[in-house]
Amino acid sequence: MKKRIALLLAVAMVFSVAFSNQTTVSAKNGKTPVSQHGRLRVKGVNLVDKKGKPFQLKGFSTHGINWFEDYVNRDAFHSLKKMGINCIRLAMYTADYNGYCSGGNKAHLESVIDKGVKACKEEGIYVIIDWHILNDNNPNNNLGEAKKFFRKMSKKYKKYSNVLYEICNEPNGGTTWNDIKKYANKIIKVIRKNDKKAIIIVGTPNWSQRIDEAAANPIRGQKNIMYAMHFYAATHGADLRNLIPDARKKGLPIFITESNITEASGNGAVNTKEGNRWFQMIKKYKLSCVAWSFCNKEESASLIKPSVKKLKGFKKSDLSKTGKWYIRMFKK
Ligand code: IDC
Repeated sequence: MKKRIALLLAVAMVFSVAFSNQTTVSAKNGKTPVSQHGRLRVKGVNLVDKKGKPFQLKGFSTHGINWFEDYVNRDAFHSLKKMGINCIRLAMYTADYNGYCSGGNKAHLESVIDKGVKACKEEGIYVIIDWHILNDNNPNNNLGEAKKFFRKMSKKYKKYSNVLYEICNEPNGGTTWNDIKKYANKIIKVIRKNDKKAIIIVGTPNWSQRIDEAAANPIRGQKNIMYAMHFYAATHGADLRNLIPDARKKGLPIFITESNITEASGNGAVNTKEGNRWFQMIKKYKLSCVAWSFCNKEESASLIKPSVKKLKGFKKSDLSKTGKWYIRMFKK
């Protein structure tokens, strides 16, 4: 009997040593995207890594953390990283439900961002803090709040090499590039007071589509600025996509901070054919691209199946059709 127990113990020890070895080995070899690529910057029209090589961020955006904060946790991000994601976008609505500027609990929303930023840091992946304007149309409508917010964020995270700022999700409702530019110049100044280097992504007119207007009159005298383009492939095709080569020729660094292959509503049919065309361009120019959205809401843009209720430990089988599609495309 004693022998048996000893044998069992020995077997258990071998197993535990093997497993702990595995974890230490993977932690040692465990180069992370951030440890390998370091602080990112903009060189010409490209996002490049610490070695100056073009580098692509491949990300999932949260849905609004105002609704779906429970997906913001390290374990969940770890499981996405294992599937090839190297960037998380933390979308914080400013004026919709529980919006930061429309009655939401500011301290709480900031704590969710903090949890998300720290989780990304620990995982060694990049994180975009997204000031998710939508119903508020024009970012100048909440300029004071935005200044305070970005002052706070850039002070808190100035030492983090993995944080990017997206300062206005999708200007719309007739907001002009001039309006956005005025806003951007003010917010960039606020961020640069604390952080000279972080990448700052600026939204463009008409739901972050009119990169041509930004290319015609870009922000001057600033480094590490990029411009957002968003697409939903069942609604947006060649007309929008073809703005990219021309804008790049004019010198505009473009970042696709939000996208899906659904309709622009975030729901309805998916169009993989058009999605493939988008990805041809993404690949050609090594564009960074983020998919909307990491949650299980009953709509086709959700990257998790509605039937999946867990909030961490995701496997490929938990992903929706659109979620699986993105993981496949990101690997190509
Ligand atoms: C959508 C969400 C949906 C939510 C709606 C309003 O998918 O669940 O009810 O916002 O808050 C965007 C926006 C993004 C939209 C998404 C899909 O940035 O907030 O999310 N979309 O409509 N631009 C184009 C599409």
